[in-house]
Amino acid sequence: MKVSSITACPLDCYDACGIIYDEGKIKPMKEGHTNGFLCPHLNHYLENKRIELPRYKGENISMQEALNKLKEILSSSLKSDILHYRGSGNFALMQEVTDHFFANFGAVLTDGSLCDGAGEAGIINGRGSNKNMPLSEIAKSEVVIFWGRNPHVTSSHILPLIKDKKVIVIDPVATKIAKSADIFVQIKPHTDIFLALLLTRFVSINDSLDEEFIEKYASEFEEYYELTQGVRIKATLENIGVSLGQIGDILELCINKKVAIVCGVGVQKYRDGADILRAIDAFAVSLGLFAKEGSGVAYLGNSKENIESAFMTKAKRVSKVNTKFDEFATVFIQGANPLAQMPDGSRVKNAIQKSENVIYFGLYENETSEIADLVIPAKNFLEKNDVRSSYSHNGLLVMNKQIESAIGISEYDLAAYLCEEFGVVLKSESEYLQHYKNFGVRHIDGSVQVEGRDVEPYKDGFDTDDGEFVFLEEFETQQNSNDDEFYLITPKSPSSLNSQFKRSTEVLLHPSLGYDDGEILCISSDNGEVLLRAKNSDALRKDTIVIYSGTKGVNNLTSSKHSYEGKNAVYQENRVKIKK
Ligand SMILES: Nc1nc2c(c(=O)[nH]1)N[C@H]1C(S)=C(S)[C@@H](COP(=O)(O)OP(=O)(O)OC[C@H]3O[C@@H](n4cnc5c(=O)[nH]c(N)nc54)[C@H](O)[C@@H]3O)O[C@H]1N2
Ligand SMILES: Nc1nc2c(c(=O)[nH]1)N[C@H]1C(S)=C(S)[C@@H](COP(=O)(O)OP(=O)(O)OC[C@H]3O[C@@H](n4cnc5c(=O)[nH]c(N)nc54)[C@H](O)[C@@H]3O)O[C@H]1N2
Ligand code: SF4
Ligand SMILES: [Mo]
Repeated sequence: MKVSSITACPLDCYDACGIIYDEGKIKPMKEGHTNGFLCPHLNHYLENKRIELPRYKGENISMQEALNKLKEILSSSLKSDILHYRGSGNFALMQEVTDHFFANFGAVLTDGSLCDGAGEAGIINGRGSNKNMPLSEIAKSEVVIFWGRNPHVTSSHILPLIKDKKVIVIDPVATKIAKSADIFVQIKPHTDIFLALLLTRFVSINDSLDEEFIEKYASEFEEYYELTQGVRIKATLENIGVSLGQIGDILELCINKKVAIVCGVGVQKYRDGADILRAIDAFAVSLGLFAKEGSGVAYLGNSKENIESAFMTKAKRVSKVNTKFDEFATVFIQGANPLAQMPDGSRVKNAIQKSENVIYFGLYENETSEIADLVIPAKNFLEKNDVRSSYSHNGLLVMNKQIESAIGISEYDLAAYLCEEFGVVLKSESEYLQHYKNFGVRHIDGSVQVEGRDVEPYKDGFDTDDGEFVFLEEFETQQNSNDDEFYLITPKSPSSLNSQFKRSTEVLLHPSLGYDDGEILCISSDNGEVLLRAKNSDALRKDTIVIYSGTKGVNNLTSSKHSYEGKNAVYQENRVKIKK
């Protein structure tokens, strides 16, 4: 294998697969976590139609003209009236080079998260940091609990590792993994906090607490136990769709076993998302999972853990959840499709259209490129150099350029042009690449891993001031709903990566509701409505509908409120109605 033909998938995905580019084909690495297979996104990557030419107000122009135009636009606005909005279309580390330009130039950047921020905040509240249980540790477990994670769709490289393990699934949807699981709890959406509290209470009732671990690292457990006692058992279980028998079965499988709780973003797309992850963590604490090999809690880790940014990106920031685009004269959008992916889509559209200059820097046409004044095509991952890390394993992957192409411009070259024109200091591309490569160390198995990351985080205590887990002291979760309202679940689609690739056009609902496949339905919420084709699915609960992330118009239904903690979007907070 030629080193020069090695690269990695650039997408925002747990797995961060290694790739060989060979004779014009994208092939999986056989070694390591990639395990000789890729997912449909990369198997069909080269079939996607790209934006090939820059354009201004609908007219095609050359790249030089586009750069001149960009310079003219940036010179014509007050610096503080310029917003740089960057998404996660490409997850590699050099993508941040544009932040370096815009921050040093004096423009405004974003903070907050459309993704995992609420859960992360809860994890940090409890443990003092967000260190992830890596794939290599999950491989050593005996029992895996998929809690609001859909591995066949979003993280398929975990599947070969769990073949011989007991599997428990907690999800409102009977996903593929749920169908083959040893225990499947088809929980009512947004009630996981109750299940986590009750499981913890029953660990104690059962005399199965890991007393030694709790004494050392979780000495406030007694107070927390009182909180769990506030949950009425019978009424709560009935309400959330779980039986006492299932609680018993879960504990029976988990006690004295190596258990990996693998959480996804599904559980935390709500205002109280932080508390939900923290309550799940507390269940893990009660069983002493953090102290044992092959045991613990995996979530979306921080892909940049132990990797220092090469760029200076200190800037004024505004939230990327409810961004007031209309307060900016110029909005530069990179690697994102905010018109489709941000919550409260109609608000986003109205606000962004009031901005004088919208610039879109990306690979594909979408809702955002459609309304942009200036469109600048980017180079894809095969056409530029980069380095990436992952949020589910500790690998550091070098992404060598594979193809010379006349299309587009790389993020580095675009930033270099702007830095030159506006007098911002920028180092050479190879210096930045080397900066990132230096965080890797080669392991005995040949893989390169981020140096200094814990393989068994929290084994010797937490990262809080006193090394102890900080339990939730109170919680509040809204549960009022009308009978004619449904829960809206917006998980990831098998055929798209958020709004990239093949996007769904359907609403999935339970057959008992009596709609025909293909019938056009109007789904509405307090925020807006969308028309979608019906598709019946008996994988759903009767009180829940599914519209995949990336479906056009799904975010007309969602609210741009923030989670109470973590500045995150809350895509599943609103209930919806169905009309013919
Ligand atoms: N194919 C594909 N892969 C992707 C992506 C994609 O768009 N497509 N996106 C990537 C990105 S950006 C991310 S962040 C990750 C996310 O990947 P995951 O963490 O797997 O996230 P989701 O698919 O949003 O939700 C996971 C599961 O949570 C369930 N769920 C929803 N609400 C609840 C709830 O209230 N309680 C419980 N217990 N479960 C619930 C859903 O039914 C779903 O099965 O995937 C990445 N991988
Ligand atoms: N309803 C609902 N909405 C959601 C979610 C949900 O679960 N439900 N999930 C949320 C989550 S978890 C996330 S992470 C966000 C993701 O939302 P976004 O960050 O907006 O991501 P994408 O929709 O994948 O759009 C990425 C764009 O990046 C561009 N791109 C790809 N590669 C490159 C590159 O190398 N360079 C440049 N310059 N551009 C590139 C492509 O043109 C593509 O259109 O969506 C959020 N929105
Ligand atoms: S599984 Fe994830 S990292 Fe692997 S090829 Fe697919 S999108 Fe890329
Ligand atoms: Mo995400």
